[in-house]
Amino acid sequence: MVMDNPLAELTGNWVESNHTPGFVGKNYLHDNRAQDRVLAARFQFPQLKAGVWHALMSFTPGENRASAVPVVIGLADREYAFTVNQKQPGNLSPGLISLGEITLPDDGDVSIVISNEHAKDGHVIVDAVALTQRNPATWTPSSGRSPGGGSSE
Ligand SMILES: [Ca+2]
Repeated sequence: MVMDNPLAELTGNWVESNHTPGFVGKNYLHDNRAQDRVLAARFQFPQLKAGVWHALMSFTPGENRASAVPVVIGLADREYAFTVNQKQPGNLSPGLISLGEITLPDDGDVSIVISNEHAKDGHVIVDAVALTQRNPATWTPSSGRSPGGGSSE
């Protein structure tokens, strides 16, 4: 299940951009290097089934990005905290990183919150997030990612 940035509940003044290609959907958000306040983008996944889920995040990496972007996945009774270096390409493809696995003990809501808290050395990017029960190594977000070279699609 992919959630693109228009579905995020935003705190603070995020800025829309389509400057760097490779994003999901029509655009992505950046924090405009806001140094003095916390910006957050919250994605709410309703009623996922119990089991193991793979968490993924799409972003547009670059040298002017932040090196330690906090990403917190919230379940009913626990949180999983991750830190993403957006200066570096993702581990699945340049713009896609597998954060890891989360275990949902019961059916329920899951939130993913990306913020700029303590991420002060560059832009924080919010493009899209996904939770999937498929193998992330074979998974790609479907909604509008630029096709790779040689693709017939
Ligand atoms: Ca997007």
